[in-house]
Amino acid sequence: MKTIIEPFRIKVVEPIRMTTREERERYLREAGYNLFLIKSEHVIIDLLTDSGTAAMSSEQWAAMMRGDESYAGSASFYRFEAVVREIFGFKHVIPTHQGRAAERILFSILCRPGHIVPSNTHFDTTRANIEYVGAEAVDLPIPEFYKPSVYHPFKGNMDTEALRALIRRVGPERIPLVMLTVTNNSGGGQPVSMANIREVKAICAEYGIPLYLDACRFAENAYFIKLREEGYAEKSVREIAREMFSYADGCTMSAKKDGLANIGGFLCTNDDRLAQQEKNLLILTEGFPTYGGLAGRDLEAIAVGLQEVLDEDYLQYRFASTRYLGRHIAEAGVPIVQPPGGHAIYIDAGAMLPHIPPLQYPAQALAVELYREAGIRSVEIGSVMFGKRDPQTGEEIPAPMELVRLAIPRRVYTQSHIDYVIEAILEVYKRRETIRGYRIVWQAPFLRHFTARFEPL
Ligand code: P71
Repeated sequence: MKTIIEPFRIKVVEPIRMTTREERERYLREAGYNLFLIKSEHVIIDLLTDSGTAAMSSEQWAAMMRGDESYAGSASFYRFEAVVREIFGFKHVIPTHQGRAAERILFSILCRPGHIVPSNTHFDTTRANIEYVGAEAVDLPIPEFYKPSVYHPFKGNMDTEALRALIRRVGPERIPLVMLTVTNNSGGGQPVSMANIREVKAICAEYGIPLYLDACRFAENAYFIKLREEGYAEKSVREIAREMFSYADGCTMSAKKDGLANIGGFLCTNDDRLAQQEKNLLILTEGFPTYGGLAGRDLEAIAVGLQEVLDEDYLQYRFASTRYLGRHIAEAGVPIVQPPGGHAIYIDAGAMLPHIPPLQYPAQALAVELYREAGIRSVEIGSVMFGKRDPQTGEEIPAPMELVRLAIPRRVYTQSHIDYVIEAILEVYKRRETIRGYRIVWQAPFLRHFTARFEPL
């Protein structure tokens, strides 16, 4: 059979409330044109994020009933720890309430002002947590990464020459760790190849620098390796994941992505001394090391989710549904980051709306327009999220790309929902020349995209 179906039946449904264009216009005004500030009940199709939005399986719900809510030594923790150890292979597994808590603990122990943390590309929370402790987050993707229309099978790779040059220039003592985000979420959900992970590891080993994976979408990355990298077609995704982690000294993980859970995360390391320091800090802010800010039932949901996400029928359907959206809008002329990622399609708003300059936030304008047109919520990944300020002049420097991300929640929407999204995007595309930019009227000092307020120009 050539039709790839959703490999599940639906047992529980959640109603979607329809809204009119007039209502949406009002909600936009009230939210200062920031889609983070819109109530979810006013959204028809929510593609804001694939984080924490998965539909849990009957096995996950069943496991939650086994949740042991003991403060110390919970049986749920040991089940969770066993699964994480088996798939990820690290010695120490420290649960946290979500990914950024793992990041904060790791960076506040390893990083000081003057330090530099290179990555293929940092996502917003890793960058912000590194900068918050006074260190510098540096992105070293391969050059193809910044060219949305160019195809590359592993566009998430790190530029290893640039990594070597950076280490030589600043000295390894200023680099407490190197990170690889799998998949690379800031520009396309693009995978990192096994060859690249191996090469980055070799460079790190040469200079005695630990390598960490930001493992949020590890299963999707492993499946891309299976599909695209020579020598992996016959291996299971689980084996491929094991190999990916075998080159790393630790990882941060948001279980809200490839953990198929609605909350949770963890931090892993093989270093006993570091693990002790991490647990001390964990107790201070997250909780005792056998729950780390999570309920026992959350640990159960993650333990099952991490197994289900490695099911290759699931991954095949996941990629097919993302690709379906990408292919249909790209064929109609909408510029997208090529090739489609695993968890999302990214529209190149810079190319689609060339009449809007970067500092009038074309991707924000497009995201607002999709909401206005059809109640679809997406997220801006452009100068609102990643714009910087010149430390000398105070002038705003735009991000390298202006993207709108349509992130697909796991196991939530059917093909007709995606058809509706395609129709809406094509309607907006037809009238793209009429879309105007925005200016920011209020913003927070960091992670401004969550709360900023805008005004149409
Ligand atoms: C995503 C998110 C969550 C998010 C972020 C910003 C706006 C809207 C939603 C979170 C990630 C991530 C990577 C690669 C660490 C985190 C933090 N992504 N690394 O993509 O993608 O994890 O949310 O559990 O704290 O929508 P956390």
